[in-house]
Amino acid sequence: MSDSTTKPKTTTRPKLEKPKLYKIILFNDDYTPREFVTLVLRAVFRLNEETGYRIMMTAHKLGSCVVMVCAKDIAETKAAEAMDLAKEAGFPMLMKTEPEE
Ligand code: TYC
Repeated sequence: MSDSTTKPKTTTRPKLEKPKLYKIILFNDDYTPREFVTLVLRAVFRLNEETGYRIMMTAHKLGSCVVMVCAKDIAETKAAEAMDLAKEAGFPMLMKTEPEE
């Protein structure tokens, strides 16, 4: 039989801050070819042809488009990776990261 005087086990759970999520935003420009932007989106963000094209066209028409939302370090790495590819190819394609509200 269990001892009714036994104290219930308590565990202290430290309150962990929910890690902030970051948006990766793609900006339109007049010089980077559409095909190149779509290719980079596919290669760096593992998007399929249709999604890559849709995101590229949204940035092209509206000025910018959120590519993905993720942890800060991943967002910064991916944005840098994409812009490095553009720089190597001589295009000004711009991405920025910013915390989600
Ligand atoms: N506006 C570019 C063009 O007409 C294409 C483009 C789309 C560039 C999206 C950047 O984020 C971008 N060649």
